[in-house]
Amino acid sequence: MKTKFPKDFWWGAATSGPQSEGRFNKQHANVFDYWYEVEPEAFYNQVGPDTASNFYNSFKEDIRLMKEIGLNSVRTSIQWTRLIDNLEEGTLNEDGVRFYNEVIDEFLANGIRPVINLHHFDLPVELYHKYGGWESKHVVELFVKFAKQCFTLYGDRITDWFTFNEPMVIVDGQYLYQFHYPKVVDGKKAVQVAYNIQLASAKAIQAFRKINKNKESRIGTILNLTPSYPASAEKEDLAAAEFANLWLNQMFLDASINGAFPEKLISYLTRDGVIWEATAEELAIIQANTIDVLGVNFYHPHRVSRPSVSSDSLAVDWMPNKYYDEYDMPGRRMNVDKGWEIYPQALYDIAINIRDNYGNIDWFVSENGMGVSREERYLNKEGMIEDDYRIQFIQEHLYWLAKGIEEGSNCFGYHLWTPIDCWSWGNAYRNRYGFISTNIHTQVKTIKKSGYWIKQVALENEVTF
Ligand code: BGP
Repeated sequence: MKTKFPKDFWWGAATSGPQSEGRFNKQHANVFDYWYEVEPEAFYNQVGPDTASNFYNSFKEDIRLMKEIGLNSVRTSIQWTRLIDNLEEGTLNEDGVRFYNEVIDEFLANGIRPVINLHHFDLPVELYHKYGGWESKHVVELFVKFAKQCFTLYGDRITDWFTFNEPMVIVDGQYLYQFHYPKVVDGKKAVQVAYNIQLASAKAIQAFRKINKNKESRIGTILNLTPSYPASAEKEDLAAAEFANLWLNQMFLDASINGAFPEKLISYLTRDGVIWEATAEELAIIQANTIDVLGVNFYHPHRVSRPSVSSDSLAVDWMPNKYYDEYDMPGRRMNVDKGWEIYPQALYDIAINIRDNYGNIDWFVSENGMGVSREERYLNKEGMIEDDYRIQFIQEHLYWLAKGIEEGSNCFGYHLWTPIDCWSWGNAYRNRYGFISTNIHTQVKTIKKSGYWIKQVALENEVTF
């Protein structure tokens, strides 16, 4: 069976500055640069972000390869630490300005739409040490200064802007489950950080609307959506899934698209004494500066059941998962390398949810992908990785996405994580995701079978299932 996708569909892939560029401007460190400096053993095989996939030096060749596999759009991010010299004043680093100018021009010269995101987990570490990072509303103002510089410098060529990648992962990683520096465990701070990031996004959008002169341009945010399915139809499991969806998905979706946080979530957080500090003026900014376009990163769903321990006994430190447990649903398909469930149908559920509950806003799949370790197992005689498992993974997700589109959801694109194998926060180079492989010793890049497959898909704007 063949399915056509809508005209001008984005066939592309996503990466980020901190995971691809390498450390070129040593003046400021982001939280990952710093964490690697002080605790290299926290990283898989002690491989840190300093070389990444060498995009700073090899961007011309990398973009040529992206063109060769037919991608018509690619997302990357501008790094705050690389573009800005004086973080308080927001003054520019000339080499950073030049580099991003050249990257954007190179994408355009190769017929690839550059999609730019402004924050991909790369908070300047000084802002954490001085102010507590996203705990601070001063940092919100500094982020807006950085965002304004980006809009002014590159707004003549960039039409698709995104403020944040996966705010929920910042909250989870930095403030709850300790997988991002500074590895704090503090539920109340986590709630404030979620709010402050939403405020920063809205304020950046407000600034964009003042600065931007191009009528074609639009701005949005990128959310990792993890639909949370209840273990049973019993009311305790349904309540657990309701809270998980409120916290993990609806909090940022509602605030970004409808301009207000869900009332039900606010009452939980208020009752528990962890509600954020917000002013009426800030809430009005969030209300007035909703997004034009949504990016959805989808990797896996959550399977949720009632909490095993009574929530009252957890009263000392507030954690959102006091309201739900995650359980291993028998028979679920897993990507064992990454430990994530494979459930492509969730993409259909997301499409229908956006259609029915979020004004059918324009959206695209901004990340989806399959991390696989030791891919050299699949090298053929010609030296190409035969990643049929990745092709099948993408096909299955596109099948359900196409169904959502047929039923009226306004999805305009699909980006794989990632064009070229790049450095990963949690596992450095263990799990590979790209259409193109990277040899981390020689930095030689080679197109995988999936790269040739997506080329055909993009050319025909059609997928065979
Ligand atoms: C997403 C991030 C990406 C990327 C991806 C893969 O959450 O936006 O930056 O890293 O996950 O996950 P990982 O790198 O942990 O394997």
